[in-house]
Amino acid sequence: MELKGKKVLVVGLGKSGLAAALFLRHKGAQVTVSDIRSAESLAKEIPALLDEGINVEAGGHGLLTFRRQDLIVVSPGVPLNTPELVQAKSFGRPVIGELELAARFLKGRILAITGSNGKTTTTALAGEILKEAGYPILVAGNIGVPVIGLIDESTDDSWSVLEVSSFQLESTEEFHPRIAVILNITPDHLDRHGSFENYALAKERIFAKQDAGDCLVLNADNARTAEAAARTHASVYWFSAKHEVKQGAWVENGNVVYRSGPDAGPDAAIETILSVAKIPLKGMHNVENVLAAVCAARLAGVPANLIARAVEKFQAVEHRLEFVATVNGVEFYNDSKATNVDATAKAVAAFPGGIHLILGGKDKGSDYSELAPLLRERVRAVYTIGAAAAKIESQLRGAVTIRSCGTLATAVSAAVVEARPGDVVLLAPACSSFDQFENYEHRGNVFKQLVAEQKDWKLNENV
Ligand code: UMA
Repeated sequence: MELKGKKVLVVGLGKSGLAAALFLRHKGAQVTVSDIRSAESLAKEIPALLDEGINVEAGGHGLLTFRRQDLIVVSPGVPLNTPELVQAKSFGRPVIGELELAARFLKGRILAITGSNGKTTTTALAGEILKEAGYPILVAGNIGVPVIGLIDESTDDSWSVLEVSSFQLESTEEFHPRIAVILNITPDHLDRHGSFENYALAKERIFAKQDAGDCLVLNADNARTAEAAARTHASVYWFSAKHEVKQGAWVENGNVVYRSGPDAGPDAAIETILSVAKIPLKGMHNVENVLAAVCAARLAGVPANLIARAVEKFQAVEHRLEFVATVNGVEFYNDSKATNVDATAKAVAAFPGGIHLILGGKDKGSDYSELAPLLRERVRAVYTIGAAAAKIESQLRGAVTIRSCGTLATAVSAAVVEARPGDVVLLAPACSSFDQFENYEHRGNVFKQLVAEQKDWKLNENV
């Protein structure tokens, strides 16, 4: 792909846009960045870009700016139906996403992981396992590191372990993982994709370029994920927390086991990888994440003993069912990354009961009533916050005690007053954070800070 002298527009100036603009500029393109944020709010980024010879359009997207380009590169958070993009496309301007741009330059092999939930944990874990085996690895993508920023570090020998979201996959064309993993597909981002099916089809783009020499790892326990097997050209491997699979990973007699293919019949040798009891992460959903990572790592050639060693020492990723503190017998957990209903259900299911659950934020078109049976069984009270509060309250009324709190600070204080020794205060909000916070990390950090500020409480050293 020749970029020298080409006019390229980067849409969105977050992490991805910044990395893409610098990459394109270093390749000799004439780069402009366009963002809806005001020049004041981009004051930190603009001087560095101007120094590099990159033009900046702040405070909105200009139709003419979009029309004058040879190529448009879109950040994941910018919807493809943005009117300026639609019009530029109708004028024949090529529009690609940051991941697609990266895919055209990235060297080595790709292990890509998508799913509605568990992506970050599984990506981080797969990265640790491959590192344990001494592979040269890069870990990037939706996990918080734009792939385009790592091109120069990639070599023909490297494995890029990439967390990829539906937003990133939606605009891919050449993206071609050697191993692709779909952890699960449950409703999320319906506001962006319009329907569950569109969202699922965006996720399925992970295997669109795969062929018979590639591997696709699918969750046998998730119906919409399993359907993908009928549409791929890759060799399909399975993982299941519930039953044996023909080829792939599952749980048997308390152990994570693996059987390899491609034509492994029921008589092929079953390898024991590690005991489920040695997985240092909470919840059945994390057993599924481990199964997926084990399967992918075995396919990448990592021996069982090294997989076991890496899993046993793996620590929960920040903001994913992260233990914060035990205060006067009450445990606090930060699952700020639980930004959809299914993730919240999994977090709640990780505890037997006595839960004080903080729910709310920016709604994504979700149906919170799906949580009602589980909350009735395990949750003492729900503390609502943010823009989605009224919708959550109306959909859960009658199923569980609800405290209308508005802010996270009020919710933590209210939960602290009500919680009894043995209870759990859980931030697993089922919504995105953008109504009240910069992002989910910001929300999780504020939660941890609020827990630390319960001054009359005797905190342990984890805070
Ligand atoms: N913007 C516009 N026009 C628009 C919309 C947004 O100019 O119409 C601008 C915003 O003003 C802002 C910029 O675009 O300045 C933000 O771009 P972005 O939302 O793509 O954010 P990045 O910082 O580039 O982060 C993105 C991913 N964000 C999203 O997908 C929303 C990050 O995933 C990812 O870690 C990062 O790239 C590196 O790859 C976050 C996320 O929330 C964690 N992902 C979703 C999820 O996990 O559910 C998919």
